[in-house]
Amino acid sequence: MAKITQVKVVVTCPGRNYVLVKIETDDGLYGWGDATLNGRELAPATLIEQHLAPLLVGMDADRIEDIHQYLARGSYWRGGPIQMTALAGIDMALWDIKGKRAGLPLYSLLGGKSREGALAYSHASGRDHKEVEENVRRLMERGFKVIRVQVAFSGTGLRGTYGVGFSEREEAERKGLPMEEVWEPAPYLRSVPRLFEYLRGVLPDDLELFHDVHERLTPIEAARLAKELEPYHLFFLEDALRPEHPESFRLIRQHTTTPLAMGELYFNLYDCLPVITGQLIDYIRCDLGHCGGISEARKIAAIAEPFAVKTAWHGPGDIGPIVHAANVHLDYFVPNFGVQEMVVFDERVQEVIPGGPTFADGYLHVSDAPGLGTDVDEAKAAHYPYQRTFLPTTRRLDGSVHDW
Ligand code: EZ4
Ligand code: CO
Repeated sequence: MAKITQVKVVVTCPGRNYVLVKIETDDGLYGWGDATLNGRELAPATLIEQHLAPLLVGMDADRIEDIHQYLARGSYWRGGPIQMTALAGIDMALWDIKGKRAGLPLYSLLGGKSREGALAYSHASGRDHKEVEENVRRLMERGFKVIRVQVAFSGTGLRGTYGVGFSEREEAERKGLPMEEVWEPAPYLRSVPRLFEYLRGVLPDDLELFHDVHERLTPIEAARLAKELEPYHLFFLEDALRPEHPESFRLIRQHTTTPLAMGELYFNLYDCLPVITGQLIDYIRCDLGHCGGISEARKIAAIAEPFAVKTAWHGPGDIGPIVHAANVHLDYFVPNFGVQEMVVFDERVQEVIPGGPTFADGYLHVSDAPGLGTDVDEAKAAHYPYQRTFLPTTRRLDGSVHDW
């Protein structure tokens, strides 16, 4: 028994906002979790502070699954990004404490190492083919064996597309408000196969490449894109459809052998079930920081295993080093691990949240420190107060809203 004595939320902005959850126990231990929800940070922070912390104080920190069930099901209001992000932050902090009590790293508590490192990927983008190629080559020099590629539609007059940054002038114009992309399916659908045709002509065959659609296509558009990309042997096509369309992955499957990945907008095990049990995807890529944490993700991985679906946990910069560490602990253990998305954090982030995974020669590693191996420097976090920011948003040429 280790009674929870305090639950504290720290919101900090060392370059971007992070919501960090500290749980302390009466045996003098503490654990840290991450409950960051990009562009909506204060919602999970308030949920934890105002509604969940009072429930947790006095509970036994060792009973992680019971606490998880209590918060996920016992509250009646279930699921969704805000609640499952708050729960993820709490869940990670509890696993961190359990590891510290046992004197074991998280991967050991989960069942031990199945591999020596987690195959990792990073992103290359550019305004044209040449710029994407140059950025891919930079990543190859750093050891990456798998790389995600995104390109702007140069010459179309359309502004911005997912994964390719805005100009400084455009950012200055929108200061304090969401950046707005103007996006159309037709030029997008033409541009992606052309990018892969170009890259496959100039890059080595053993380099794995893939692309993130970011849930923007209709089922038939996605089927066309996946089919046209088939000759380029993508590692996978990421998030081709909106999360509301799980059954539509069947349409894509009927037309192509391009491997499919989906999941950063799934918020619990139940959201993942249709695409896993129907073998409609090849990689499940939930966000550990948004789907209820380690407890939920290890079940998702276990259910995926017999359906030949591998894991590819979401790993962008808008979730902090604590989630990235949790990712890699699971990656070490999960038998059906596929690949791990990663970013290199700003130095300020690494100072505020030390102990995140390290990258070497294409693979990510975590230390053998007890728990997640991450920590938070609260004094340094206090130097970087919260700053309201938004995700970008997208409209079509006619002004109507499209999925970002
Ligand atoms: O847009 O995490 O694969 N990565 C992604 C991310 C998401 C952001 C949203 O906050 O799609 O960059
Ligand atoms: Co994505």
